[in-house]
Parts: sequence; C-alpha cells; structure tokens
Amino acid sequence: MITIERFILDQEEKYPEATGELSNLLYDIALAAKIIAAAIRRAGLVNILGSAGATNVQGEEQQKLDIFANETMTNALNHTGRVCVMASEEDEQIIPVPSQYPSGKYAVLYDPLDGSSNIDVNGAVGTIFSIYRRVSLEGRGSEADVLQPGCRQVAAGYVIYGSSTMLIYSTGQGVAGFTLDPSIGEFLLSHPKIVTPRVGKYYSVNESNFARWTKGTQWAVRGFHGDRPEEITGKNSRYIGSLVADFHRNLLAGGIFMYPADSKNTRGKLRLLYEASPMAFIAEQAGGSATDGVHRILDIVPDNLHQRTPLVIGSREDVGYVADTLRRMGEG
Ligand code: P6P
Repeated sequence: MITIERFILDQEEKYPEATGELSNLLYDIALAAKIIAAAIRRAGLVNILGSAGATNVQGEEQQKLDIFANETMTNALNHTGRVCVMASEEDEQIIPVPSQYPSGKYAVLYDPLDGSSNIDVNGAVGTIFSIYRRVSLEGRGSEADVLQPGCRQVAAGYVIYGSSTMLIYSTGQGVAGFTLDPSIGEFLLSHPKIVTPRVGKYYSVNESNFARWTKGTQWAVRGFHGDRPEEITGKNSRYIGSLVADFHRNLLAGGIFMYPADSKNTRGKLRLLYEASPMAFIAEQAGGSATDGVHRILDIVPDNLHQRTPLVIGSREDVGYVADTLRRMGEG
C-alpha cells in the first residue's frame, strides 16, 4: 500500500537538489482534492447543489460547488510559503498571496471544478492543476509568472470525481495515478506508470457542432466514423461533456478528444492555461500528444489569462492523423 505522500517522497529522493517544496505543494493539492471530493459526495444531501446565482469570468453560471472548490484550492495554497501567485479559471485576475503570508517559488493555476454542469445529474467532474516555477525575480508574484508556455510546467495533473476519486499527476518523469480510499482518507498508488496506447479505441467530440466546423475538421471526424478505412480505422464514440472524464477514459483505454474551433467559438471553447496545457503535459508524459489541431499545445505562449484554444489530444497516431488531414486541406 503506497500512499501518495510516500510516492512523492520516493520520487523526490531521486533528485538531490530537490528542496521538498514541490513535494509539499503536491500534498497541499491532494488535501484540497480530498476536501472537494467529500463535498461532492455529500452535495446532494446538504443542498449545495444547484446554481449559486452568480456567473464566472467565462460567463458560465456558477454552481455552488464551483465556488467551494475554488475557495478550497486557493485556501490550501495561499498560506504555505510555496506559492508566489495563483490563477483560477473562475477568477478574472490573478490571485495574489495575502500579504501576511510568505511568497514562494511556484505559480499554481487551476480549474477548480471542470465539467460542473454535470454535477446536478451526478456526472463525473474534475479539478485540473498546473505548476510553474516563478519567473519574476522578487516580490509577490505577477501575471508573468502564470503566462508561461505549457512546456515550462514543472508539474500538472487532475483529480477525477467519478465512480471513484483519482488523482493523476506528472512531474515530468511519467504519469502516476492514485485512487482515494475513503475508508482511510488516503490516495493510494493504483496506476504506477500510465502509458496511453498509440492508437485509440474512442473518439470524443461534440458532434452537434459538426455544421460549424471547418471542412478539414469534418473530414477528420468522418475518418473516425469509419468512412475511410484506407486512411484510418473507425472508432467508438464516447462523449460525456466533462473534459476530465473524457480525457481520463481515453488516456487509459486509448482515444482522441477534440474540441475544435468552429464558426461560433473561433478560438475553440477550452482554456489554454487551465485545461489544455496541463492536460497536454499529462498526455505527452504518457506517450500521447496534444495540439490545437496542428501546433503543439505546450509550445503556445499565452497572451492573456483566459485565452481559449482548439484542442486535439490523446493517442499520438490519432492526433497526428488530424494534423495531417488539416494540413492536407490547407488548414494548418
Ligand atoms: P460542450 C465543461 O463545461 C467543459 O469546459 C469541458 O469540461 C467539456 O469538455 C466541454 O466544456 C464540453 O463542452 O460544448 O460539448 O458542452
């Protein structure tokens, strides 16, 4: 029985220069995940379900659990002295460390509760996190510390609150998965090294947007339908409408998730900093890949906190097929 704490310590021992701060930061996130998981499991019973009446910076109706999860992540991190600044999908501006607490060397970004529209129907939801070393030389952290390309992440991961609660993360040395044992309140190592199949069983995309896609995107998805077996073998369609759940299934079983740009969402719907970059880090660490259709997600230099990007992510050969198709159709 290897707890996440023990696993993180074992990993840290491989790096003599490690100070233990990143390890402790990962514990902080694991604690926040346990608190959020407990609230989600009780949500239907303590009337925490349903809209809080507010809308977030994305213009999306905020569920009460969104607000709870956002506050839980922020409060788990802001006093530790390990963080210089935070940023959340739910907050318009960066989240400074309160002046009474010391500033640290990491910037942490998070989508505290992704897929929250699934909460009221008991669908799987998740928390996504992304960790960078600060680039500002002194002071309390700045926007520059969070507007970094995904290739500079030192760690990233997600928690999926599904039939079980799992925490998946990478510090750049492969991907490990932990399953929460609620009877002891510990995340236990259940997936020591996750490697995603090169070719996937599933494709995941919201087909109701088909008419708004480019011709290249339509052509690629028709390939996944099985229309052109000479190019690519058809796949099963699976789409839950919760990125963490769709991504996690495809990561383990092999598959491709797409949220392309379309005539309504001309830069796609998903957020680069809080969704695409951390998931791309995990995908690549597991042997997969992630693009905006053509270009590597981790190479994109962000220019604003809430910028969106098209996302094609998962099994390497499937992601490559989409990029080849778009280039062939003059879209890359
Ligand atoms: P659509 C959830 O709101 C989310 O941000 C992702 O978790 C999910 O993949 C996507 O949006 C679903 O969007 O337009 O298909 O409902």
